Amino acid sequence: MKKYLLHSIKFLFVPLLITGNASAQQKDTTSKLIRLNQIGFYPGAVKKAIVLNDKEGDFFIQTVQKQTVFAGKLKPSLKPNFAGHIVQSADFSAFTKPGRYVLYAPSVGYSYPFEIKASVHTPVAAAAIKAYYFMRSGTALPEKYAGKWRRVEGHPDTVVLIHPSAESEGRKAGSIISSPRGWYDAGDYNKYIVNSGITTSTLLSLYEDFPAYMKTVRLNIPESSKKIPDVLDEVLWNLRWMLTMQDPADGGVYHKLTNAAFDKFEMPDKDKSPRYVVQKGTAATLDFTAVMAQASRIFRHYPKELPGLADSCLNAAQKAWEWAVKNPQSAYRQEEINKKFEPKITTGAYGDNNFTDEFIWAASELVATTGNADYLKNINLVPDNRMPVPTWSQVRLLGYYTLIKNNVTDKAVPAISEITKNLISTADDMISGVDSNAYQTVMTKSIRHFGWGSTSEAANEGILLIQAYKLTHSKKYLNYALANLDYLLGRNGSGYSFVTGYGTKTPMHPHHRPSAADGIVDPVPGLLVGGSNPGMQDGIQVPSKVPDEAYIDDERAYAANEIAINWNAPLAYLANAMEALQHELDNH
Ligand SMILES: [Ca+2]
Ligand SMILES: [Ca+2]
Repeated sequence: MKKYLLHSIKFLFVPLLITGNASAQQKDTTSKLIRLNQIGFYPGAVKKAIVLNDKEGDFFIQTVQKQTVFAGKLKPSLKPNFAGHIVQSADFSAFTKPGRYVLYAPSVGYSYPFEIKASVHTPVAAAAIKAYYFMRSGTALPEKYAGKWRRVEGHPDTVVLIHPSAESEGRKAGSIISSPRGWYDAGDYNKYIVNSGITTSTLLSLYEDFPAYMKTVRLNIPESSKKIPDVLDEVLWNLRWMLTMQDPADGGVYHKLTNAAFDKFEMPDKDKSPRYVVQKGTAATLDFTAVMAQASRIFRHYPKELPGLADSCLNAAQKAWEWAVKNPQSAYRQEEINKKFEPKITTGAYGDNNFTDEFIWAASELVATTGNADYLKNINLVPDNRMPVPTWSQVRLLGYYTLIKNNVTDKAVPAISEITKNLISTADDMISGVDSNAYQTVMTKSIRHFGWGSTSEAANEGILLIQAYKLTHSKKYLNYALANLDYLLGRNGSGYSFVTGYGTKTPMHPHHRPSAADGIVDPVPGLLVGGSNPGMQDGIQVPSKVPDEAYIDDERAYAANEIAINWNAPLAYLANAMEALQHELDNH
């Protein structure tokens, strides 16, 4: 509290001293103690800011020329924040006039500027997908598409070695396959099927759930002129790589394509070390099954533009499924592999020992695509009533979402009514009591949400709430999904908008090799960093161990400041879904 008081005194007198130009005013008077979506708000939607102060009083919405256009009263939070302090909320939902504004609270000063307008998240929503273009392996990024982040080609992956752990009769250790394209996984330059699975599916679902809106989203990528939506073009870059990761002899799928060890912080073209595919596994093979089945369903609508692709995807899915049914417990255990084989592989393991959820997801996608419910015959579709927010190792809900949105009947799948009921009651539990927590978001309800990649938890919670909205048309779910987007864009304990390049205070030093090595000050834009995580698995001290404040913008801090394709995808979904649904959010 002492810290807050000092700031209060400092800022109390500043407004009286303003005489200089607008930008100097902004610089001098911006308060770190006002937390809000740094991009802005839809005109008719809920609009809230959080002021880190125990003083009640008035707040004002002002134009950037400091003309007051709205006044309201700060309201103390019912519960303290995780640091133990009561904070104030400023609700200006009643102010709906489009424009560019700041929020002014006399006890702390001015907020960052923000906009009120229709389509306010369009740029950040598109950037969250364009980020995948910047993550492309095996192609140069020319200035025309990449701007100042242009770079030459890295990792063509046309010469990839079969690692001894992946040896099969037709593919001896050391033999060569070609496995080009795909997205780099995260801050590193490797390509992992498990993490590609949830990522690619989340982007496909964004298109599947909001096709009309997604057809309008332009990304300025090399394929943009063609006749399929840009988001699907970008997905194809990874999907075509994933197809190469299946052993055509038996249908099994290699766990990852990787260097033996992580690269230095260098540009992609500088890495010339050998690339390997490693052991096939049940998780990779089932995630591949699910993605290919879903892709087949979607690309079936583009027979002229992509002849044969839907059939190829479905064939690949069915072959992979057969492999997984024969090999239901083939875990990828990197430490055990390293005891037996050379070279030792020390890149991300993405190890998982429980495939109950992967079987549910893969079978559900096959049922939705083929109409044949037999795929679920030997699957325990509802092992318990939990509805775990999806992560790369827990994908059960991806299957549930698919069964629900494809209108699978309870005649075909008797559990569907129960699943639908559980999903809605989970959404109800999520939003219950949210307004009493300090930041008034689902994300800030519990310290348990603040693990590694916590921003993706916030985004995936938002996706669950959107599914509940689609089922019920009850706007309360959308309001709280939007509040989690507000969380990601600045209404949070760290004070950052967690998306590079979008907001006033954003990460400048993400754990991302190209951003670190390219000699450009600004990081590659549109990337969602992992966010607050008191775990410090990287050994880098965060400024505060309070769970929602445990963030540091430090290149070395991979536990708080790495970027990853599986975190960007739910951001892309949430932000674009909000754009597609904004009319429902406006009160009129
Ligand atoms: Ca699992
Ligand atoms: Ca840079």
